[in-house]
Amino acid sequence: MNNQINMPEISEIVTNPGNVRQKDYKIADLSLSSWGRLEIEIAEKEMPGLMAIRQKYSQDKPLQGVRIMGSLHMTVQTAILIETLVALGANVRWASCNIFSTQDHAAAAVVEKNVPVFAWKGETLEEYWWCTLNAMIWPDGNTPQLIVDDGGDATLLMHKGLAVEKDPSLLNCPTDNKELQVVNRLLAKVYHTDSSFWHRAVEQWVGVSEETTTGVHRLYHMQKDNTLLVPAINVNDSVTKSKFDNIYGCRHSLVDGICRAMDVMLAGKNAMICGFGDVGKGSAESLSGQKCKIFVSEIDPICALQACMAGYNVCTIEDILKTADIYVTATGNKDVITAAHMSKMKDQAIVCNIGHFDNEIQVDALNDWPGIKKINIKPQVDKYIFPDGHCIYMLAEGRLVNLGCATGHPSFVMSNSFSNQVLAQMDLWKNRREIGVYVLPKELDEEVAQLHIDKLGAKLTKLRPDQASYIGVPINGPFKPAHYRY
Ligand code: NAD
Ligand code: RBV
Repeated sequence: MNNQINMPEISEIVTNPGNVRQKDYKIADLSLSSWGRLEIEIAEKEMPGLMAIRQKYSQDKPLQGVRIMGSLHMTVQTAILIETLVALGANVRWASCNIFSTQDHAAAAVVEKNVPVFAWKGETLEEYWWCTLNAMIWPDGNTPQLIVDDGGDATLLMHKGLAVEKDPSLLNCPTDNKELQVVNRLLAKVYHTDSSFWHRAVEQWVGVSEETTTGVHRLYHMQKDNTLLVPAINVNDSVTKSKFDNIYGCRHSLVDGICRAMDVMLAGKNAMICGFGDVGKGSAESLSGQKCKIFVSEIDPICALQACMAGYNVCTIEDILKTADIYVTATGNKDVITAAHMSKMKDQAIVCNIGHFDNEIQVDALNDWPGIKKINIKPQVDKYIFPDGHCIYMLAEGRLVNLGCATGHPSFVMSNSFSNQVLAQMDLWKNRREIGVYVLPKELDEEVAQLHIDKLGAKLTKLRPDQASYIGVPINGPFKPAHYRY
């Protein structure tokens, strides 16, 4: 990463944000902005939902002056989300939600339009959390009113920051978790500079919309523990998000990531997918489309049965270690592929994760494996040679491979996800709900789908009044009851 731009100390940013930051952004290279803009222009045509929302609300500006901070992969698609929020009047700042997922040309194009972005491809963990904090502090010292979160890291900083101010001894709790150590160090610096920073930040905070399954799990945990501080909208469980992005997005971008990383023939290979939820289903289809033989591991008998019905083999990871060529974790769970598993894998196995966090594969334990040799082949592709001579390839250091080794989901599917994000942000600002976790109403879900079908030349059948009363639904929708699963 270029470090020509200074990275001011956290204490300086907290006390004097308007003056210490030489420039109110930090990205890899601003000169990439015209390339980024050209790709954004291609993507705009592929994001009809987002562009229609922009057009519908850009006169009224329902988010006029609202301070929105985003922690979500800084890609071309996200650039269009950001610029839609700006078109609706918002005052936006952004960081990525993963150290490898930024597209530097997209970040440059956004900065060129005067939106502060703190993100570049290949951050260290310290840089990542520094970026998240910077995206949260406006030059006048104010903090966000709304957050767009993906995985819950911005939400975590707010909650943990406040908890530390209430009980500073939390900073001394020992932890082996390297990322938590980084977060604790950052929070200690903020606390020792300004011991009421997070109290004031939480007072300004109105709500959060959460993009992904893992972030949503965190929100429901906090709701259950009565620790959630603001109303939250679960964007992931809009049907037009999880049943599209998580499935069809991964169907597209998993193979993209593996091919860009390894450039290897996939047909005929044995591929193990751990987890057969939405992402697992898309991942299995992705590799099966390339004619891999698919094996699935699951803990849930319903999902295991679904995998059987799709024609896949269901087995445990231990059953397949000697035969699988490719492993993909898609569980949102931890320690799914252990270092011990990798020590027994077939020579030249490719190991990657498409779940949100990097704890699905034991990469730290792999690095610490006695006698292991690590060779970096290129950014985000590492070869590990075990003492017995067999090797494995680890993609994106166990971080989500579609964003680490490729560019994430394509624009069309992200238009669905991000249309829900914008509707959620408008809802949070307008409706001032009680603290809790909500999903958007089905009418809006159907509206998001409606905004996308024309682009594909699809023509809907109009329900007749007699048919509507026969099946018991309103003539203009919603066409399904809340419990329908799609
Ligand atoms: P999900 O809950 O629908 O599916 C996860 C599945 O994993 C479940 O069926 C569960 O039973 C299974 N599982 C849990 N522990 C397991 C274990 N030890 N072994 C085998 N199976 C196990 O969740 P999802 O929506 O599919 O999301 C999965 C992960 O992917 C989450 O972290 C989510 O945030 C992330 N995600 C990533 C992308 C991307 O672009 N990379 C896109 C969407 C979601
Ligand atoms: N995701 N974003 C992209 N191209 O910007 N690709 C995937 C992109 C999101 C997706 O919505 C998923 O829920 C989340 O990344 C996981 O972090």
